[in-house]
Amino acid sequence: MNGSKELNRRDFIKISSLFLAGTAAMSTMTTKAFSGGNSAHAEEGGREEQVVHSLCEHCFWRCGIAAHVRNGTIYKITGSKYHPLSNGKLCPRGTGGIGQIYDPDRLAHPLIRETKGGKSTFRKATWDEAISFTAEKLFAIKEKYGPEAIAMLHHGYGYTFFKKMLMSFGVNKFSKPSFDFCCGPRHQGYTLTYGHGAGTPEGIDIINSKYILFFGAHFGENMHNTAVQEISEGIRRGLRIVVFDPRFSTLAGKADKWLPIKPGTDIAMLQALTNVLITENLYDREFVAEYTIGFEELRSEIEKMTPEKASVITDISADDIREIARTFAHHAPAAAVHPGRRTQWYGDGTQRSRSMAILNALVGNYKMKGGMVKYEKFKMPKGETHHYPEFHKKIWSKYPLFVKGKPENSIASHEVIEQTLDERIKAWLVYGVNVPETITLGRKIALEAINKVDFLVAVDTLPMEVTGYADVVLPECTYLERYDDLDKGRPYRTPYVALRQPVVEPMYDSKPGNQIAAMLANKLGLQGVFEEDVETYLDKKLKKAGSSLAEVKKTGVLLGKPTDLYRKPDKKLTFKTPSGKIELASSQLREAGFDAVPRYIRHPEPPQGFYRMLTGRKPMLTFGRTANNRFLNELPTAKENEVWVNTHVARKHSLDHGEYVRLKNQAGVVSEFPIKVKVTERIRQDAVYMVHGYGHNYKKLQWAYGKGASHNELVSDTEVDKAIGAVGFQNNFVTFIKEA
Ligand SMILES: Nc1nc2c(c(=O)[nH]1)N[C@H]1C(S)=C(S)[C@@H](COP(=O)(O)OP(=O)(O)OC[C@H]3O[C@@H](n4cnc5c(=O)[nH]c(N)nc54)[C@H](O)[C@@H]3O)O[C@H]1N2
Ligand SMILES: Nc1nc2c(c(=O)[nH]1)N[C@H]1C(S)=C(S)[C@@H](COP(=O)(O)OP(=O)(O)OC[C@H]3O[C@@H](n4cnc5c(=O)[nH]c(N)nc54)[C@H](O)[C@@H]3O)O[C@H]1N2
Ligand code: SF4
Ligand SMILES: [Mo]
Repeated sequence: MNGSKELNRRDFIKISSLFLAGTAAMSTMTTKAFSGGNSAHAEEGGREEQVVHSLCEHCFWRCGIAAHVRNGTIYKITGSKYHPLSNGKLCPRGTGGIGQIYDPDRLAHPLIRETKGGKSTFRKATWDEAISFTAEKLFAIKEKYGPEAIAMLHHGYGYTFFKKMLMSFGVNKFSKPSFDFCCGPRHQGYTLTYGHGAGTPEGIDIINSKYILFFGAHFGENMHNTAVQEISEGIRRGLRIVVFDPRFSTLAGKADKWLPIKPGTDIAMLQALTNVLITENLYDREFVAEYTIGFEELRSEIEKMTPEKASVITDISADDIREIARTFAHHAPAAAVHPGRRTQWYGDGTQRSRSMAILNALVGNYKMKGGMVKYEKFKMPKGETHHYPEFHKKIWSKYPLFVKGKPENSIASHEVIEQTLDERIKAWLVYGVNVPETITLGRKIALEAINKVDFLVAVDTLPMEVTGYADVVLPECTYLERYDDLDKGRPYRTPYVALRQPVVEPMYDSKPGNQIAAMLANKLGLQGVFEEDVETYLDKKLKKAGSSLAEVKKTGVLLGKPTDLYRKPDKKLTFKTPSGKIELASSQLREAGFDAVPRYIRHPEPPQGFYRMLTGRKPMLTFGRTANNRFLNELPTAKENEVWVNTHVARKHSLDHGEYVRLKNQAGVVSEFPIKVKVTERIRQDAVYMVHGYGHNYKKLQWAYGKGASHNELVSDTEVDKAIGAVGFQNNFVTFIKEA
């Protein structure tokens, strides 16, 4: 099929209200409590009360939750006291799961696109029809073009079953937007330097630290539960923090110093801090000599970046730079630079992340109390390994330093878009990725690719924008209604594995991912891939680890031995880099033709009358995951995003606090919806700020539709990090169009 014909076929279609859960569902909110549950029961006021321990899915952090059920209805979600990442507490989003499970806009039935007389509609299908149709299409595409013509885009823990199914089918193009549009640079930056990633939770001993530098990373708005708890506890114990951010963030409000750095100049700042450490002899000479390579190369690169020079570039005084470097060294090794998470900012995120990693290395804080640590994972005995076709080992990414050895991430998501536009990829299975708002090449390019792909199957819980473009929509039940694969656990102070288990039975005609993937596997002739039901599968895994499903269902977690965090004087450190040392100058970057030590490069300046568009998070929202959540949306500050405009800029453009404007970017794209102006001194004059995840244009999302403006819509220019393929989008600029 050719692209231009596709354009019509792939038109967005509105899902009829008949196929959504519907308002009727609100009155019949009561669901059946999951009968297989082995959870705490209690009688409260004569009514049956049940508490089920499971896992949050409102962001990737995966905290442990305690879901409280009364008469078959979940009425409250609190933090699990057993789960190391929750420690009895949740972030505001985590408590809002009730708004997701009982959302009347939920997808209730499988849907198949039908086109008659040039007009597309969705028709309600049985599961068998939808699965058979999907299997036929995937089979035909594989026959004709090979398995490399099929790609999976995924985010969220339920993807594992689909990965297993597709890998068994020979597919190996798996892509995580949460890598190349998000934390890829810091993962690879740290890996190139230390031989391991920065970690989730990040390997910083926050509670015992005395001094931490944050670049951007805006905890308090970015609500990583465990990290926010550690920062509060750290501050209680005397931690001082420094925040480099063009905007006075919530975290800046807790800081010793807020440095409103000129956006895009962080590498110059990091080089200047390095310069002070080295020229004033404040670094840990012994540690550097024993455990690092490339010091001389680093020294000759940063020599030129004096605090005076950096001051001109970054807009931060040389005195401040000197003072911060000295205080950092004074508190070391109980001092650290936090790696942040979303680090793809300007296409040079790998080098920026390396600059941070290098500062940590210079003060010798590795495995020291209050410094950088390497949390351990739960040691799970090896399960039976499923034998996939050889093909799956291939890495498809063209970027030389793209992540290796992770079959779930074999190609960058923007490469999936590229390969779809040039017709190498013909089919997508999209699991939990709202493509038009997520693909940071901008909404326009995302839609071009959607128009081009021959077959799109979306597995989702809500009628998000992506589902309107799908050929088949498979309604997954929410995380509160299903088992997922065992959570291998995040490396943390106490390693653990955790269980997602159903709190109530799936509502409507939705199904758990594990069943959907198994049905597809059967239809694709892959019998035996999912041999047993999910409970047997989980039980076997847990028995290998010396426990059982019945046991772990009680608390939702199985705990390991606490991580041995700190260096032992008699034990040498080893690093999994090519040299076995911390690579201040990276041999892998050099070999691949890149700068071995980070170098500052200038980024484009805003055109006259335009302002750099910066973005971040709000406590109550995780993009598509919560945008339609009417309970989380209740607060006026959560309902919509605002554009933060400096007071002087507002005056220049005659903007009033609270008025609505449209934003126009440097390419002439105007926001579909108006956005409220927040006039504030809390942002620099060369930038504006708006939270990502608003401005949804799908009318079926009754609480999200038209609330605020979309960030992704205003992205037209991107810079790809040529080492690892991450996509930076902060060189976009906007101006204001006043509403008539
Ligand atoms: N409540 C909530 N929490 C979330 C999410 C959510 O949607 N809601 N999303 C999660 C996800 S997926 C991610 S990736 C993380 C992201 O969370 P972080 O990693 O903390 O995100 P950043 O992009 O570092 O933070 C944005 C901040 O960087 C500042 N900034 C922008 N440009 C520059 C610059 O050039 N230099 C400096 N120094 N600062 C700059 C912005 O003003 C803003 O305050 O948050 C996670 N946590
Ligand atoms: N312009 C712009 N683009 C960005 C960013 C930005 O700041 N600006 N941030 C980037 C970052 S840091 C990240 S991590 C990515 C995140 O990008 P995405 O992962 O796409 O984020 P969400 O919008 O949360 O999309 C989640 C989708 O999953 C669906 N979903 C929720 N729960 C379930 C479930 O249980 N099962 C299934 N099958 N689906 C479910 C939701 O309905 C929604 O369609 O976006 C990136 N893109
Ligand atoms: S940080 Fe918040 S949204 Fe994310 S998993 Fe934890 S409780 Fe859920
Ligand atoms: Mo992210």
